[in-house]
Amino acid sequence: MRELKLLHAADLHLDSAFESLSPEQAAERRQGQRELLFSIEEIAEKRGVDVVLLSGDVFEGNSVKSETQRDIGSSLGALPCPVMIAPGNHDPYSTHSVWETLRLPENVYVFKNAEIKCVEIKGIPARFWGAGFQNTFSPPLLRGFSAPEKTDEIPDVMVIHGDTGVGASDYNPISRDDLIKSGMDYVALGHIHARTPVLRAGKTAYAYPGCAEGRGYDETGEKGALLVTISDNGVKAEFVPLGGVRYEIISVDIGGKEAFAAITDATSELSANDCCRLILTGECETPPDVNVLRKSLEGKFRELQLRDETVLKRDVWAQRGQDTLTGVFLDRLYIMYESAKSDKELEKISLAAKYGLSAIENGGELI
Ligand SMILES: [Mn+2]
Repeated sequence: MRELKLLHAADLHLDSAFESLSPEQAAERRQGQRELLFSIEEIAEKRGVDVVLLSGDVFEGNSVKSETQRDIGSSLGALPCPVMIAPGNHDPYSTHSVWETLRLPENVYVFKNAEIKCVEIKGIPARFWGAGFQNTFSPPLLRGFSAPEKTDEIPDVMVIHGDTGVGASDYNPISRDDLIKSGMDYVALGHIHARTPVLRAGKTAYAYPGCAEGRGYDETGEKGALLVTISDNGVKAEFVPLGGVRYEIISVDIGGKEAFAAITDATSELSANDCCRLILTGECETPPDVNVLRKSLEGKFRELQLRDETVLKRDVWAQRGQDTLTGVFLDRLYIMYESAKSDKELEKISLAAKYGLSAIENGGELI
């Protein structure tokens, strides 16, 4: 078998509304989404892929900006290889959909039908299969399908948008059995926005590259595409970042530390193009000055959300010597504290004092 190289991306959601942003900011994010197309082009060219596969939700909906139309032409259209697209739930195929109204470059092929179709490309020893959503919801498209006249020499690859999750789904549910029976060597999936490694169902390998760029804190982490190779050694995938905006939720324990330094340390992987939700935790002598921190972090991220979840450090021994239950409890513990032989023991006794105080004062609830 000749090695087959594929670049597999999905869920670009081009021309998203970005409703929570100002019109200017939203337009800037849409511009960033278009740049993902050029990243795909660059990687495909640099890595010499045979085919680019886009597994649906390429567009957020049917309203596509003229700039996007133009950039599809100058990115995907400039590729020396074919691009195969399977419409998803956000960009389903119909006669009045983007797939008919846009002028697509000649090397872009769209799987317009609900029935699984086979496409062969001159010079590429592989069979490409695919189907597209016809509506926002889709019945199972893969059920009962099995590639005819399968050989070991020619890999079978499918591009499709669908849901391999357990339970009922209105988005082209794909069962393990469907994948096993399909006879595919690789199924390039879209729909689930979190990336998976290469998974297996029988002899079929399949994967989700995840969305091409995060659009909120529910889509955290570095996003990108999968560079998939199919050879006699099987199916392998390498993650390739596409360089879009990244979202991260990061907890930083600033207890007993200089807050700015602790934050800088914990966010060293993020750039000024990224969005960061910082959750400050830990025990502090005085509450952190969130406004000052925010000011000193200005410009470090595209967006910063700062949440203060620190707790005030208290002197647990303050009520020692009092003629109360608390006083007596602390007096007894303090004798042990003073004769402790290691830091570990000291820490243990302090913790016991803290829990004990909470039990006495709040009925056991730690605050
Ligand atoms: Mn999607």
